[in-house]
Amino acid sequence: MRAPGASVVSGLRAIDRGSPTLEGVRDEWNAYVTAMEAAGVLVEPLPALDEFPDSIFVEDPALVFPEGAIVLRPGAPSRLGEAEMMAPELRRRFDVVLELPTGFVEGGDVLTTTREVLIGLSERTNEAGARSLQGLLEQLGRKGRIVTTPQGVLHFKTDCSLLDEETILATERLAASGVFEGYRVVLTPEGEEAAANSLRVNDRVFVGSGFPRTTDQLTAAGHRVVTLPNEQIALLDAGFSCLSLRWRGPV
Ligand code: CIR
Repeated sequence: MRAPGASVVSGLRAIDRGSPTLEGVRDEWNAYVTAMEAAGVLVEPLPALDEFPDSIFVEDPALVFPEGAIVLRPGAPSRLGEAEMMAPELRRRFDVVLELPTGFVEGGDVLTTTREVLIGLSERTNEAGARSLQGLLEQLGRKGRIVTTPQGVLHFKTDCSLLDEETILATERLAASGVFEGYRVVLTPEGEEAAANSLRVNDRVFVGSGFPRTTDQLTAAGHRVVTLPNEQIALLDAGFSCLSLRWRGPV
């Protein structure tokens, strides 16, 4: 994770619904750290990078797998430099660190399942980047499948998340594209589409506290739901997956 600096309030957003407050972002970020730790995760917070307002969203400049990491090239010009700042951190933690040579890919467009890695083309991830990423994934023994993100949706994972090895929580607009054929799909309730970027961590699922129907639905299906505040960070078009890079280390 990366701590929020004062500049976080000027992070990118597609529609300006007002800026979050620094205190509000910090509170939500701290609640997330606490929830991660309660789920048994060892959290390593990196220092704030004030020159990059969106750098708390560490998921976008890199991908991590138990077998190695990949430094990406974010498609938002103001975020490209975040990759360079992330690279040494990854080299410190992984024996294998690959770098995307060309094109653009943001981690928010990449959904990893046990059988494949879905790479969603979007305003931030282009064909050239997605193709180079497929090559790098192959080096790690994984298969990348290029798919599309619905028009007007920031990232592929804005609209979906993995609930377990076979089950994906998705918005109707994304599921309707047929991209999840062969998976079990749970649709977000109407009006709670933003809950699609939930996050499964070990035995629980983090869901925004503003999504009671999604919480009820997932609880009824047997998931252990942890609700977390997300209103301030949502003003920057972000949900839960974007705030951390997660991997399973040696046990
Ligand atoms: C951006 O527009 O890049 C940030 N304000 C939000 C990034 C959210 N990232 C993600 O969901 N993976």
